[in-house]
Amino acid sequence: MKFAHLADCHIGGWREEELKKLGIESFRYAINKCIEKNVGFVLIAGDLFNTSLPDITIIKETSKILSELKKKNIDCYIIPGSHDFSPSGKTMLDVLENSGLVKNVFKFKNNKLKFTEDKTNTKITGILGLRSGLEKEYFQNLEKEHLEKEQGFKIFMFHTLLEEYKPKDMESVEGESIKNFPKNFKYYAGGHVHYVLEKEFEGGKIVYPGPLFPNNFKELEELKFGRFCIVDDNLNVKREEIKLKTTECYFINAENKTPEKVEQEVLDTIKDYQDRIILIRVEGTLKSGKPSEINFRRIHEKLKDAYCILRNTNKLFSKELTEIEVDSASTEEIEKKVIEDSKKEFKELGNKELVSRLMNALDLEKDEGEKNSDFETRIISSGLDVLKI
Ligand SMILES: [Mn+2]
Repeated sequence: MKFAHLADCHIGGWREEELKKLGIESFRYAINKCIEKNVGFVLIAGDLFNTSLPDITIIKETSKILSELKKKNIDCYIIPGSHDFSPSGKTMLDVLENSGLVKNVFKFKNNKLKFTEDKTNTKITGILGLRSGLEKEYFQNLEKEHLEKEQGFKIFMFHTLLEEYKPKDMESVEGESIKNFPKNFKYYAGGHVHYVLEKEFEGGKIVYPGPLFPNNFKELEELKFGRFCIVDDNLNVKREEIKLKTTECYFINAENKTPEKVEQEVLDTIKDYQDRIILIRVEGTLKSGKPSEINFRRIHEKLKDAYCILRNTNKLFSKELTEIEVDSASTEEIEKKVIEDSKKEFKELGNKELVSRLMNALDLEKDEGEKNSDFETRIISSGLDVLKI
C-alpha cells in the first residue's frame, strides 16, 4: 500500500496570473501522478486553497481535478489549514466535502478525536490548523489514550509549527511541542510550515512535504518548485518534485550605484530567461535617485519572453529616505514623525495634513467575501475622494 501526502497547495494564491496558473497546474500534476503511481489514498494536510472563499474558476478547476481521483476510487482526506477559514469560520472545504470529493478527518467532540478508516484499513485522524496557532487548545485538551491504544496502521494529520523543528525564520514564533501529540502513530502528516522535513518519532515518522507550489518570492527563491511525498507502508518517503517551469534567481547589489547603473546591470546579468520564472532581488542604498527611478518596465520589455518576472526591492533604499530616526512609541506618532521628516519627498501632494488624510483613507481592510477587484476599486475611490479627483 502506498499513499500520497500533499500540503499547502494554496490554490488561487499569487496575484500574477502566470503563477496562479502554475499553482493549479501543480495540483493537477500531483493528482495525475497519484493516479499513475496507483496510491491507495491521498492526504492534504491543510491550506488546499489560499483563501476561505476562492474565486469560482479556482473552485471549478480544483473540483474537476479532485473528481479524477474519485473516478479511480482513490479517497482524499483533508484537514483544514490556517488559510482555509474566513474570520467567521466559513470554509469552501465544506462544499467539497458535501459533494463527496474530500473527507475531513478532523472529527473532534468532547475532547476526543474519531478515526476515519480508509478501504486500505488505514486509520486516519488529525487536528486542523487555525490562524496564529490557535489550534493549541485542541492539543492541550485532547484525550490521547484511546488514540494511542487503537491497533493498526495509523496516520495523524496536523497543520502546526513544531516547537522542536522550527525553521530559522520562525524561531520567534511559538509552536506546539511534539510531546503533546498522540503517540503510536506510524505517520505524522504535517503542513503549515513551508519547508521540507523528515524525522523519526517513537517508531513512526514526522514529515513536512513542503508547499505544493511556492507561495511567495522567498519560497520561490529557496525551493524553486513545488513538491509532495509518496510513502509506502514501510515508511519509505519518496519526494516527488513538480518542475513545471525553471526558476532563475538573480541578486543585484545596488549599493552606491545610480538607478541607471542598476537597470543596466540587471539587463547585463540576466541571460537565460526564455519561458522561465525570473526572480530579481535588488538590495542596497542607491548613490542618488529613488528606487522608483529604476525602469523596471524597460526590463520587462527586454525580457518579455520570460514566463514571469518578479522583483523584490524590500531592501533597496534611496539615501534621502534611510535616515529617519524615530523613538516615539505609538503608530500615530511614528507616522507623524516620518511624514514630517519626509515632507520634501511628497511636495507634489501639497501639505502634511493631506498626506495623513490620504494614509487614513487607504488604511482599509478587505471585507469578508469581498473580491480583490472590488476591494481595489474601494481603496482607489477612497484615495481619490481625499485628493478630490
Ligand atoms: Mn500554508
